[in-house]
Amino acid sequence: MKRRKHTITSIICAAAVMSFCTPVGVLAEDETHTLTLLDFNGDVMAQLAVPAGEKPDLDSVDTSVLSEYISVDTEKRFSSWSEVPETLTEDMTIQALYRQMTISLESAPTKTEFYDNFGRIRLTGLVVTITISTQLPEKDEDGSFRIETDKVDISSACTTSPQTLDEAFADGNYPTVNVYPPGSDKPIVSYTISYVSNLGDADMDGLITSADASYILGIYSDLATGKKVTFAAGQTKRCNVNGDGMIDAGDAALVLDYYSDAATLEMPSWEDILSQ
Ligand SMILES: [Ca+2]
Ligand SMILES: [Ca+2]
Repeated sequence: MKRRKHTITSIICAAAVMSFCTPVGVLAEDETHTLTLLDFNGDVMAQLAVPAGEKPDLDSVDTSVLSEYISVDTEKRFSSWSEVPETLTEDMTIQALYRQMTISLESAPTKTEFYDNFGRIRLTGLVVTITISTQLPEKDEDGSFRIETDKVDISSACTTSPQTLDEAFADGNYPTVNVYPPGSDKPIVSYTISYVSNLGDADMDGLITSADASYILGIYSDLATGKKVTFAAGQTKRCNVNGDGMIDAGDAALVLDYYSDAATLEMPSWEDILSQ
């Protein structure tokens, strides 16, 4: 009996010692919770042990590994986490949300003929867009993350190789021009351009002068009165300066503009005159 009493006393003492050595408050401070991180597909990509009451260090997670090319023109990157908890009071799971960017060629350059062999390559007619689809933390009624879509015209930010008409026509009259979206080394479109010389030299004497304007007006008059007009090879193109399919006073006026520019400018530009 005496021995049993001793045993109970020992248990009570041991319990008292344990209680003294490991107070409840210390237990809570040592407690950690697990933050499970899911990738775009919902698979576990990492787990963080977060001390209770502390903010998880999400900056330590390398989200660049999530970047992937769906196709040559479509890239998926990390956008945000579905939730960024301030502190953890229990185990938690959050998911990486993506931003998908697709570059699209809506329209290739329509201007393929150039009348200068210097200056920049004008990308008239080019339309390149980037469609950005971003997953949002909010979910729709089906339980999927909502997706916000935006489309941006990036045509004016596209660059070319070669960069200028000088470079393009240095090796011949029908060079290929590659067009690159910003930040890309893969052309979105490649096309051939050509240089048409002698635009406006209607009388084909090798010079562009007021005589060409008169010549064009003469043709216009003849055509208007039903006279038969014959042209040498390539002559109609020289006369129809604005390319609208007719030879008329408008073309003569453009020739005079060029002739006027030639008197004052070192390098008169048909492209500048035609784009005004
Ligand atoms: Ca001429
Ligand atoms: Ca015309």
